[in-house]
Amino acid sequence: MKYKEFVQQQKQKFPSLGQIYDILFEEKNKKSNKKRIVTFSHDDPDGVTAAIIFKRLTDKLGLENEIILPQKYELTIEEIKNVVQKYNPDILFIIDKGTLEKYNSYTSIIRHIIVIDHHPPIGKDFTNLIVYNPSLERHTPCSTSLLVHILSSLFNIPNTYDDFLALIGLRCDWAVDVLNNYIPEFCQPFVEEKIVKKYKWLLTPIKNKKITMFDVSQQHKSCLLNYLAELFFALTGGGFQYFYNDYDSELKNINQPEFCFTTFLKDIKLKKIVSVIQFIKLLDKKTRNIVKKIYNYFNLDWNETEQLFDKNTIFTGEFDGVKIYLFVGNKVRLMPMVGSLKLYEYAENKEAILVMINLEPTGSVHISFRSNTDKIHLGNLASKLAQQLVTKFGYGDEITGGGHPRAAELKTRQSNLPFLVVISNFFEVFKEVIKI
Ligand SMILES: [Mn+2]
Repeated sequence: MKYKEFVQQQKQKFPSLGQIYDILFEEKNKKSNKKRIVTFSHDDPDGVTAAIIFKRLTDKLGLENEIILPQKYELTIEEIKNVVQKYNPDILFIIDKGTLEKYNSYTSIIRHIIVIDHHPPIGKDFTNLIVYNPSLERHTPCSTSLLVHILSSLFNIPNTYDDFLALIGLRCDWAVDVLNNYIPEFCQPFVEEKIVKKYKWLLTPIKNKKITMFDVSQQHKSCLLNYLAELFFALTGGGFQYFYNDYDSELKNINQPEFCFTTFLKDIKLKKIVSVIQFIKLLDKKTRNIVKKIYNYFNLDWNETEQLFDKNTIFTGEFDGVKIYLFVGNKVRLMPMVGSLKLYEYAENKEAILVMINLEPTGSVHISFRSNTDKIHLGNLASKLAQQLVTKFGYGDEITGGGHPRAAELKTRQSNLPFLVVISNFFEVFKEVIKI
């Protein structure tokens, strides 16, 4: 199917998308008194690229649009109140920040709230909101960058640079892996027409070089797309707030997600390039130096964490044919990403689970679970642990756990639960699950 047809089909299938189009179309045609927009977006690469594509759209439509990239994923009612007081917007967009039932009540602060998102919804009642989310009915792998690209395409606005941005969002959210031919149905019209044909040089296999966090499924080749996705991860902080302000005086005052947003807002003349360095050279000199610094610090962190894993990961034994590895760290950066690669290395083609426990700089405990087998559902394990902690100690808003069968996270955030309390409860739950 042609991408253009797919876009029109989306408008038919999701009346909310048509509604959003109509609202923006009406504003575009006004001579004066155009409505003011404020947009909250996620501070990860998908959220930032989606925000850029959206800002480029509203700029072309002549609409004011203030972009805000908060560090916390879920928006609180206080944040909404503050923004309404500061900017007095007519419409609030919440993009790539979840489809949450609690947003429904925020319409008491501002009447018009539009959600564009791809995450599975939490809750059922969204009646006060306009929601464009293909995952509302059933889980649909895609990214918010693509959803905003679809909206923008209804106005015929995206150029090849917008295509590139949408692809970065898709790749960084693990929605597509073009190098290994993983392209979910929803993303096919876009990827096949706009990427595979026009950006071949991004997808040329690179062998015998560093592999990235995006090459977990096979570990012997990468491509420039994956390198650039990693660069965007480093620049934004990846949604994990891996910031480099205290690494270097020149980075002291850089707000990384905002810096990434501003750097890539205007068209960059993308031509056939072969390396990240060549890509960085396309930027102006001042920006280039900051980008280079952040990328270098990211790589230094990566190498350091890799060494920590190799030194400190413990093989704890084999249970029911599954090898179980344990890593415990103190303020270890990039732990889940490095761990995902290390699991495959340690497993040596056998079934394995890697449990990574980190004491974060804030005092919060973060446990990451990764496996290459479906024998134990890690998402269920993490949510079981979270439930046990919440039942015993409260902090239902702070302690969260869950995820997929092969990748899951538990975080204690501001609950101030001591490390020992968290790990002893973890071992209690884990013991039951693996039946020892
Ligand atoms: Mn996303």
